[in-house]
Amino acid sequence: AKKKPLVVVTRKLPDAVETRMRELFDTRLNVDDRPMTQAELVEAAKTADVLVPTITDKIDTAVLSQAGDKLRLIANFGNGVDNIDVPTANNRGITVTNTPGVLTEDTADMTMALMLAVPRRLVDGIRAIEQNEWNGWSPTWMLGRRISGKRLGIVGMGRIGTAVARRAKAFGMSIHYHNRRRVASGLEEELEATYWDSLDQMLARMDVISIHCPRTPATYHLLSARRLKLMRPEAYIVNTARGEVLDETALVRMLEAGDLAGAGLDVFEQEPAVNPKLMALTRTGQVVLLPHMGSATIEGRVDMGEKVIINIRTFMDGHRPPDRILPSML
Ligand code: 8YV
Repeated sequence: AKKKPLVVVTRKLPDAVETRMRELFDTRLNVDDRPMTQAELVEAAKTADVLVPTITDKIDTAVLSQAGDKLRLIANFGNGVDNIDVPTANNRGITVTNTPGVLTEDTADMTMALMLAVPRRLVDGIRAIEQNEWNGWSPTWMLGRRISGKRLGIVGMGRIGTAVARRAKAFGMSIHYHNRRRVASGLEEELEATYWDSLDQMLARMDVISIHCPRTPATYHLLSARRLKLMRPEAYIVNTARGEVLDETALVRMLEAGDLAGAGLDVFEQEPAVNPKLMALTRTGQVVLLPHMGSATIEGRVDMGEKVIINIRTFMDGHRPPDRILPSML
């Protein structure tokens, strides 16, 4: 029998996934549920045939330069691969895979939750009940803003952006998008979507902006201070992609000045630290903040684990894994 590959998993995964991995591979699991230190990551990279990291593991040049010759595959448990220096890995002959497709619907659902929560003051309302501040119905109390009939601008029309567009259309919003390429005409027709070649022009016209592009060198602070200023003061912004796509400091300044109506954020520039000024804005009801929960469902995590397993098995059988990251994707 072939020797089983040594697969090092950096974090605790759902039991069903861990059990299956133990059956298939010589699996080394992280028993404590905490991020690995850099020293532990280096140790893992030195010994493993396959490394399974998550967003909390930075697989940078420092780690990769100390990786052992055996390390041939990094099968990321996650869609975004911004935690991994993919070009350096590839230059060292290491293949990188991710887990696309299985967290699309969950992330789109959470995006809608934020898109409703901020304008409709969901958290304000919950807080009022919990703090016993409800003195009875009033025609002018707890008024938010309507989202139906409003324009939604999607930045990044991939799987998740498209899933958000479908939901938002059903909520009566009109769909606009900016993307590197135009999507297929059939999809544009289905969504009655308008393509904006210019992100700047789209930003200036939208009521809600939702971010769904990957974090790559090209998208770092794509929503820069200059671009955020193009948005209408009545507009909202939602981010369930990556914190670094948005200039958070500039966003805070605009919210404080009343130059933007509100923000729903599931991701931050320095996770798990949250900018205290952003935290302070939760009290004004202008922002709703979530701790990176976009894909956090039991089903999603199990599906992600299965994707990781398929990628490892295919690779070990000498074939190209289905979710290999290509340089053109970065
Ligand atoms: C994960 C995510 O929680 O897949 C992604 O890109 O942001 C989340 O779904 C995380 O990446 C796990 O590594």
